[in-house]
Amino acid sequence: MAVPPIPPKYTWAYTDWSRPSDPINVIFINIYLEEIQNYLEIERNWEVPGLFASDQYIPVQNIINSSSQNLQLVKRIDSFHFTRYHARFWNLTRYIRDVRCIIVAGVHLDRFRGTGHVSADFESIEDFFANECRQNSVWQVTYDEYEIGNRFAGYELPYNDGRATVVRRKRK
Ligand SMILES: [Ca+2]
Repeated sequence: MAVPPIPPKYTWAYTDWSRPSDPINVIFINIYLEEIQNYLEIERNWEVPGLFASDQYIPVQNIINSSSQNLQLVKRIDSFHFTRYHARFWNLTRYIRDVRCIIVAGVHLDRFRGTGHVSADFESIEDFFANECRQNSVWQVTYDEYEIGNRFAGYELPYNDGRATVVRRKRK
């Protein structure tokens, strides 16, 4: 199955939509959010971050409506939360026709700077995350498969090649 049309390109910290925050860089097709969470928590040591993570938003249907993420997961690199892998997931299934389930994710490296975390790396963390997913024997992972068109945000962000990794269920 092809990737459904027009997934959102970025996530936003504020719903004035003035400045995108992180690129959407992973797309799950026909894999449910609960399955993603269970796998990453149980098999790959990811966890729900609790208080140490902020909400972000994507526009849905039109620019007026927005949705905060349905799930956040982090994988700690140090014992605290200063440096970590961070993924925010949105379930878009009810907004996109003709697909059973689509989840989009923005994954990045967080570094703690002063008052909060900033996204410090995208492309290599997308590859790291793709590799985490590739360890799941029933998922098929294609690096940088889908040209989502978010390479240039209009201001400086860490490097991102504009192509999202796609994760599907393997055919039996
Ligand atoms: Ca990419």
